Amino acid sequence: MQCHLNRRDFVKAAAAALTMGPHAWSQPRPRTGSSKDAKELPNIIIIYADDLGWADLSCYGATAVQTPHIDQLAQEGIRFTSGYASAATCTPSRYAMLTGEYAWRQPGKGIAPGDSPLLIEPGRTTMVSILREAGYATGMVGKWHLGLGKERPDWNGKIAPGPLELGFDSCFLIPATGDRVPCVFVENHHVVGLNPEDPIEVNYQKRIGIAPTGKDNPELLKMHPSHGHDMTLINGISRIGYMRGGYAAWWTDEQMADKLTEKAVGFIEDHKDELFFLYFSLHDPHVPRVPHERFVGKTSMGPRGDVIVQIDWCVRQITEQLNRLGLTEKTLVIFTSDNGPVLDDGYRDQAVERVGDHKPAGPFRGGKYSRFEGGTRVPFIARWPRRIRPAQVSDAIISQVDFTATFAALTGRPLADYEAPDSFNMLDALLGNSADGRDHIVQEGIQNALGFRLGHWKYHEPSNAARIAWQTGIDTGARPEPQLYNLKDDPGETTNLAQRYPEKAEHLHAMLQQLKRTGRSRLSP
Ligand code: NG6
Ligand code: CA
Repeated sequence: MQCHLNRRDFVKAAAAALTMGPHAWSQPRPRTGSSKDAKELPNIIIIYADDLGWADLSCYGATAVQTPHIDQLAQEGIRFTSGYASAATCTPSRYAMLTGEYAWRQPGKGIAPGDSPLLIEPGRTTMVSILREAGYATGMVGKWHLGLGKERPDWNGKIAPGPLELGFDSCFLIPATGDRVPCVFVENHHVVGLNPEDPIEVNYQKRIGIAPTGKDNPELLKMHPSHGHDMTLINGISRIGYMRGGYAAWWTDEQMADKLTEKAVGFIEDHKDELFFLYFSLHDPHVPRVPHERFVGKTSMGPRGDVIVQIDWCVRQITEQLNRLGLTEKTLVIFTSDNGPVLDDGYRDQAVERVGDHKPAGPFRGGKYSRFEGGTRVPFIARWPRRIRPAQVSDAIISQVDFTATFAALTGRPLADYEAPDSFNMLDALLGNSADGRDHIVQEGIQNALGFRLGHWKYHEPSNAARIAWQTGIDTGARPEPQLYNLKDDPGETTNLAQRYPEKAEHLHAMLQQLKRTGRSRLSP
């Protein structure tokens, strides 16, 4: 393993970290196409679901919902049982995936408000800058949620910096989440379809304008909030935050999956003759869950089940487009999710009432917001017919934070110590050439409460963070005392062994503290 932790390495790492300057505000590096075997490189598509649980797909055991096209990806490639998002919420998971650095290392990388500035410094090495340098055409479609603009986004002008300043050639995005204002799409640097005579104003502190709110006008709602989400009403659904103006640009939730998929399929078409990377970030099954009418009633679980069927449809459009263009063999498709599942996340959409026997996190405890396994262990599937043998199931521990180093290895780009500091080259595990993945991984719950997995042992730091996340009923795993679980015998983290094996708990605790202190987990050999 490349990630052994010993004192000498940590001292070296700490010294190197001291010499690192702050990341400069500069333009992404130009595309050079310098990698050696460009012909051997695959196109890469990451399909990223939002709040989809480990067991929300039929290939991970779900029976109340069928996802045949995602199952087919797994059948034609490799399915991981220990695939991880870095955090149990969206923004820190995405931050870590793009930068290769755990988000808890930096302040202010928790769930971003809808008017947050860009949370990643332009000019910094990211998973996308690496691919761009290697000659890839790079595109982003869908949910962003990493902030936009230098201080805040200028919704009526040029919205920058954003994905384009991080190395994407193009983007078509939901700025934050479907439940946050402004409810408009941004294409490259501008709001799509904005009428300049009806400018957008956004306020997260106080009500602005005369637009109805969910709180004052519940009779206008087609979906009622259960907690929060009672501010400006857009398309019959009240959101987090207040906005006015921009009416012509407001999205229609029912058409969101179609719109994003059309853009993703279009990106593939436009770049079919060159090497491309597409980050396709779905909105589903995040709240508000509003399937297109052709998916309504497709499951017994109500909107949450129906939008999972909608996800499967989106994936099918991508795989069919690859087939149509003859690109299937030479394209690496990765399907995963930004964090674990949640049922009631703020709207009364029957997710709780109609879940039946379905267990969105499978055998794991907790879900979104939690540092129990259900928070970060997610579906993780990779298909690349040219290099990955079909029908593999791997128990290797692999994380989205590894994409940067893995893509760097794929393209032959060495990484300096300070670049992507928590990212490991997992190419062998990803391709199914090795059953070994990481030996350890840090899992971030809300309020920076950390879990730490080493092999089959799982440690939770003592934490005073909230035990239950808002009104979701989800146990965040936060406890004032240390917890230790043996995931092999107890995947559901029910029996705390910290008192029975104090040395083991202390060992994991010490490793986690070292990882925190050194500022990085990938150490020089
Ligand atoms: C929470 C919201 C939740 C969701 C989440 C972000 C409330 C009470 N809850 O603050 O509905 O929007 O943020 O989800 O407002 S994430 O998947 O983007 O991280
Ligand atoms: Ca999410």
